Amino acid sequence: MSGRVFDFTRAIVRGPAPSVVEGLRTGEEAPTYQGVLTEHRAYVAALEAAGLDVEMLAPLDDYPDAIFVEDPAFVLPEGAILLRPGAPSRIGETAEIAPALRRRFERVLEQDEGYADGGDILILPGEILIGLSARTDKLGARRFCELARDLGRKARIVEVPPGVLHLKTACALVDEETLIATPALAASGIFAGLEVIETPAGEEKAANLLRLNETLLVGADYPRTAALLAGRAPKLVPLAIAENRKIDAGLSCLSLRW
Ligand code: CIR
Repeated sequence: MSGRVFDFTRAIVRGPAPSVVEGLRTGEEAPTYQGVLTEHRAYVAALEAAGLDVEMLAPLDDYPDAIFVEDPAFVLPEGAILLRPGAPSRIGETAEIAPALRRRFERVLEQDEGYADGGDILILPGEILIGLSARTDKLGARRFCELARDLGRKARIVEVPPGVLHLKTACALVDEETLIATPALAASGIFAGLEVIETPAGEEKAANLLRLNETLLVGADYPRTAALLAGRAPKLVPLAIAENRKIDAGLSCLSLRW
């Protein structure tokens, strides 16, 4: 491996279908199609401005959550892993994204047992963490660790605090030595050796931010988090995510990056 783990040249995204308004959610209010579409366009523009070459896959009306391409697959420069998402309505997304990954990667491994969502997988400089959640079970996490090892990487299983959708709902890498995490996840002690910045009270969902090359994308409605992160990356870019948040999404889930 060379370079920093957040140095990327390519990304895959998927345009939202009108069915996105039926995406899985734990809250009351559904997003509007137009709202999600507007945020998605700005997101793609931000990836491009950060230096990534972005491939846009066609919307899938049969899969309301298919814009969250991070969940059915995992990518590294060395290869890709097709995952088995833990929500029954999302399991078919893997077959839909597989052709794009087979075109892009020589090595495409397949998770053949258990369940694992890409939202539970965090790449750190020295290792990969996979969180156990309502979507990722022990069997899936163990199998993922074996597949990551086949790609030459060390992966470790960690617990995700109760009530949190995915590991990366509650944390993200800010730079080579620093993470941001909710106080609950920070207190769990899984990030030994790294500096952990805690999200301010009321801005816990800001933890799902995204570092890309010199750019740190932060949800636009988290001003106190943005203030805490000032100076942590050459460019701090606020991005609207409020409509996607209504279906429990943040900034990492909308792309696969390598
Ligand atoms: C779901 O519940 O699966 C979607 N509505 C949101 C997925 C967000 N993905 C992610 O955080 N990696």
